[in-house]
Amino acid sequence: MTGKFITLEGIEGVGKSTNTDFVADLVKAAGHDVVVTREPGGTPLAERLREIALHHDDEPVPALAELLIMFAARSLHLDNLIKPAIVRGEWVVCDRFTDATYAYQGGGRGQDVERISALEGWVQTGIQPDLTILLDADPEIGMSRAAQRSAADRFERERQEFFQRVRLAYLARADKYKSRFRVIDAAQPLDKVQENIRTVLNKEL
Ligand code: Z5A
Repeated sequence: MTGKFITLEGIEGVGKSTNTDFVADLVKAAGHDVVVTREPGGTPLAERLREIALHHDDEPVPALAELLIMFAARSLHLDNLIKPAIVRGEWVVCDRFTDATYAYQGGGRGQDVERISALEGWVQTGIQPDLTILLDADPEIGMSRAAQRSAADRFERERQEFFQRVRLAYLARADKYKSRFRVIDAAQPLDKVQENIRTVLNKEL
């Protein structure tokens, strides 16, 4: 028996965390066991790497180091949580995965896509999400929603142009991998966004 792997993606503040829980509830209601997780993070050690990636201001984190931290965390996450859950037949619902690396480290920071792709092949050994929900909205909307919460992390202090590049990289991924991506307009009110997500999931379930 094998489970499924669903990821939610998008720039900050578009509603990934809110809708990760919503997706998990829909999957549970359909009778599946669900593991809800996030990246970077998801296991105790990977969460420690998340802290380094998001909150360390005492030493510069060069773009290559940042890229490697993302994949080191992902390797722990895959081996210690995601793969075992899928093998047990559970559905994994994950707030961000490798598309975020292409969008942030590739589109945002300008890291070479070939390099990201090599790391992806090495770390994931063929594992890909079955479904990726891309919540898409203008960075201005996401930033204004996110600003109402806790203090900004290293990424959230980036300028709007950075998030424009990230958004475009996400949309390019969605265009390239049409069979697994579903793009939802996250500028809509939450009830409309969730209506769209329900429609997408009903087809999967
Ligand atoms: N990162 C990376 O660089 N490379 C990688 O490979 C990976 C990650 C995996 C992780 O932060 C950072 O790591 C991320 C990229 C980087 N940095 N950034 N930016 P994160 O996972 O914590 O991501 P985040 O984008 O900072 O999460 P967020 O700010 O919590 O946003 P969100 O989860 O998309 O939004 P939310 O918390 O669900 O909603 C935000 C608020 O808006 C909240 O009050 C909601 O109630 C409200 N909301 C949500 N939807 C709506 C709608 N439709 N209308 C109105 N209000 C809404």
